Amino acid sequence: MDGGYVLYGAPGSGSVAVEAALTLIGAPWRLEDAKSWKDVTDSDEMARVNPMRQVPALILPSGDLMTESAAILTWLADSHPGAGLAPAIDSSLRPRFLRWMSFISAQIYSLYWVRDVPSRLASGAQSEAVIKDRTAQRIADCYRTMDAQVAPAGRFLLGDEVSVLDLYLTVVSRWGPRRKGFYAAAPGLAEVVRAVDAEPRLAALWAERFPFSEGWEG
Ligand SMILES: N[C@@H](CCC(=O)N[C@@H](CS)C(=O)NCC(=O)O)C(=O)O
Repeated sequence: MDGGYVLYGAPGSGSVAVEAALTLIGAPWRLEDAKSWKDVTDSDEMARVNPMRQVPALILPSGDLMTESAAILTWLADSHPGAGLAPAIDSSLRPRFLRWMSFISAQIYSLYWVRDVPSRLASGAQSEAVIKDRTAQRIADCYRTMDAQVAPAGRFLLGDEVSVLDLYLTVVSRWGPRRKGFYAAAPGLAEVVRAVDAEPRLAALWAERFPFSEGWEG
């Protein structure tokens, strides 16, 4: 340990939201990178770090392990209040912040465990295609709900300063059915994620870890 954070991650995965938070915080951290989230599933090293064989996994300077992206992001924001990445515990925005952090994690992100590898819950091409289709519909429903319930309080979801909630939504909304699906389901939130895409302090991170390559919006 060099006194900083050690983040286990993979390009384009949920770890990129944590990487974005660490970049904005400016605390020392280093990345233990997998080639892709698919490699994580079969990695014995990953299993030793996180028995769930998933990224992100964050080793704190204390040596403690944190998994679960929403918890990691919330903890990082709370531990570095100077970065202004989450409303304070006594802020009137805190309930909204916690609600949607958990919503993204529990209602949306968790669906990718089956969506990414449908054979985990079904066998046969036809059943797997049904899973792909129905999880896409469910994800769109979740975004529609969020769109109907959240009016951005400024440039970003909670005001004019970017928060870890914005970072989280920005990364997760790039997964299948990808950004075009997200914009269609949640038009009122489109400008928020576009503002995070365009955040100058994150330009190098996006380019390296989740590039806006040709056709990236889907
Ligand atoms: N509940 C976890 C889910 C993490 C997760 O599903 N990560 C994906 C990458 S985006 C992964 O590691 N997948 C490999 C697998 O589940 O086998 C969190 O919120 O951090």
